[in-house]
Amino acid sequence: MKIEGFELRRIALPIVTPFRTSFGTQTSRDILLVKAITDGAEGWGECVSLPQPVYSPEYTEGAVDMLKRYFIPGVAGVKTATDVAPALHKYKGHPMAKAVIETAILDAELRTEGRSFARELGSVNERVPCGVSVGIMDSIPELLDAVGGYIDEGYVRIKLKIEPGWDIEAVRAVRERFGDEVLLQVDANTAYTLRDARHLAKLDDFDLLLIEQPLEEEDIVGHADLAKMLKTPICLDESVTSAQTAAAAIRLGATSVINIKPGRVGGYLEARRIHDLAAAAGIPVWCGGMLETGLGRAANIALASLPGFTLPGDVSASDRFYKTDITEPWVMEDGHLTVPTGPGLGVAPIPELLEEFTTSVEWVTL
Ligand code: OSB
Ligand code: MG
Repeated sequence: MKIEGFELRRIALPIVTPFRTSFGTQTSRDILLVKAITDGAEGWGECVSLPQPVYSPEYTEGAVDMLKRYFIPGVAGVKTATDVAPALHKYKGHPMAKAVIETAILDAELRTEGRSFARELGSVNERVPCGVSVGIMDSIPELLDAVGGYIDEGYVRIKLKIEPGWDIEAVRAVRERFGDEVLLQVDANTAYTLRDARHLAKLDDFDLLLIEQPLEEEDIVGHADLAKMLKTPICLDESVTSAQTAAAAIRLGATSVINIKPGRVGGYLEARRIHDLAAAAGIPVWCGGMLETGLGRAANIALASLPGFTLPGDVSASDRFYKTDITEPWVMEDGHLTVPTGPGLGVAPIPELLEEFTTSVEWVTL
């Protein structure tokens, strides 16, 4: 396959309700899409970076700069997606920017060969169960309304975003209202320190599936210490930036479940490596989300259908975040989404909708 160039496209999509986490509130999504132009098919990637470096060090303008300055020139001569990560390895960091270019090239390659992401990654399931991530709210009644709505829609697992001041009572209220049967977990996005260990141990009363990333990204040892003080399993998100950090966190006892987000680890091929090593270590994994459009969601659904993804992911329907998606909308049936089987991602942006939401387009030829 010969890569001829890339289109860098920015789109802006409104979000149906503001999504608040311990690091800030998202009210709309400004997304970078990358299209790879090759002598075979065209391929798409969605960059999951946020506009500001508040979830991880990456931010969207930085990703655009890395792509134009280093990563697009860096893939000149690359003929297959598996050669992208080795070609870019000398450049430190920026996994989300690396992931988007690898995904676009992989999609082009798979579309050319008529193979799907699911088949390429090693899918074993035709559908995946849907979990939903529920933001921090202004009041408990508001939270209970939101959770009740998602349960009525069929979501099979609820994740509550937490931070100091919005944790034990929010979890208690959800358990009291919806019962012990609901699969429930929490996500702190690094909002606590080890000094909060005794406070966090109060979550042990509520039979949570896991607590996601309570401490700082770099505090692997702190998570290992905290794990000894809690019954609730710890699941790392931000800290797992590669297969190497995943292996270290497992070895140190810092994580007994892993949230795999392809963008955070440099792409779907590295995500599969983490899946494989976690499976070998008996560590369950689930697929995280970054408010993806239907494009990024398609690839996540494929990944979530691998055998080690034994917990429901933050894999929700399009209407969780977007009234209008840029692809055919992902619609949940019986709490599940169907794994796409068409060539590549199996979906593509709908041209009129893509145009409607586009804020800028730039071409970079190789
Ligand atoms: O920590 O999982 C996270 C969204 C943006 C940034 C970080 C996180 C999230 C979510 C997932 O909670 C939202 C989703 O896409 O379903
Ligand atoms: Mg998280």
